[in-house]
Amino acid sequence: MVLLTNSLLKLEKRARKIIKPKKFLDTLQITVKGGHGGNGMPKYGGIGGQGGAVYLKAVEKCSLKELWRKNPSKMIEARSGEDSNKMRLVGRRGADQELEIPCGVTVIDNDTSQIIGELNKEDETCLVASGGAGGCSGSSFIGTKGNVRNITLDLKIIADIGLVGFPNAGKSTLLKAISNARPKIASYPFTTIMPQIGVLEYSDYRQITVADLPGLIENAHKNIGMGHQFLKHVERTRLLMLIVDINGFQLSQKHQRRNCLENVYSLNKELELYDSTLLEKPSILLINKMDLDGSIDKFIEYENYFNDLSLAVEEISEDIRPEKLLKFERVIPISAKMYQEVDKVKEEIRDVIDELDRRNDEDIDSKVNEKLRKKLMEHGPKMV
Ligand SMILES: Nc1nc2c(ncn2[C@@H]2O[C@H](COP(=O)(O)OP(=O)(O)OP(=O)(O)O)[C@@H](O)[C@H]2O)c(=O)[nH]1
Ligand SMILES: [Mg+2]
Repeated sequence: MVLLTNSLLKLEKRARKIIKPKKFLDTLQITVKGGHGGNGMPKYGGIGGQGGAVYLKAVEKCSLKELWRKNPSKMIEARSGEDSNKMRLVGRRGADQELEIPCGVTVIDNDTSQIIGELNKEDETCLVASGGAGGCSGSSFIGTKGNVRNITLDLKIIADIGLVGFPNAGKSTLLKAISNARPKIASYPFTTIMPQIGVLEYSDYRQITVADLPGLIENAHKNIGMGHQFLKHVERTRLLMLIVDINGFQLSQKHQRRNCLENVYSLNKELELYDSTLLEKPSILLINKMDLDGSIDKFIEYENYFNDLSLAVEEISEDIRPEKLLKFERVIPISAKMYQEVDKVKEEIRDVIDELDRRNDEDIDSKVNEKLRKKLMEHGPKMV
């Protein structure tokens, strides 16, 4: 009897584990269905009301997990249109369904794999299923079905900076040192299992957001480890911050030990294989754990190569050799744990981001000027 109860308890525990939603959800599939059109009234030529539509609306304080919790069936349906009747010949339109989703979501149609929309800013909306037309003489007064779509909501974090590194490099330790975030830190790999955002605050109230991502591993682009699925989150960041351990990294006895320079090339290669356009983003390289013995000598040995990766690329083993190389805006040796040079990191981040803002403004200015010039050419007086 005791044995039976124990095994039943175990089974229940396992079942609970299976249906328990993940702590962090960055993708969710749902079905959306527009309302059915109301029926018309042949006797009086009455027209049925149109079915309601399903809209998505971006809201800042919202998560996919919450959305799932509120809609466990994952079926979102708008109301049907009203049938035409003697009192109301033109039936009322069915109520729309507005679904709140987090900002930073790409909406994909599962059947066609096409992107239906991207909702990045608060209050942006997107129509995902329209309602069916109300019945009228052309349709024998029978209302039509609403649009049904299976869609995927794919969330990509929107942060200014993405922290990229192998496990144990000290990403979370750095985030804790420079921001308000309190991530979990431990001496084993893959401590961070979900992205976390920290906010850097400056004395002029400027805020810059940093996303701490789970550690990458070699061949992450082949979907090995967890890093790959999180690499999508750097797509929307403005600045990449690579971080390596000055003493190199070895995932396990089965894996090859790589020194810190090899790790930089390897990270470069993983980014390239995931999406080479990521390499066009500006980047900063942080060399961490400089408090450990012998670190300064190692840093001096590699410094020139960090600043110009083309110098040693030929000597790097082919499996981690990238084709397109990163060019770092800054290379900063730090000790995240001992808070050495972390203020400098914060300042340099600000510097680079301000510079990016300036370049962006100049870009916009020159585009506006160019447009004005073209307009003048079109409508201004012609010199003959
Ligand atoms: N000596 C020294 N140890 C550090 C430093 N920074 C981090 N560590 C240690 O390195 C280990 C890993 O740190 P984490 O911040 O968890 O590393 P991570 O890159 O976030 O690792 P994952 O989340 O597993 O990818 C911890 O034991 C930290 O205390 C440093 O500057 N010096
Ligand atoms: Mg971590």
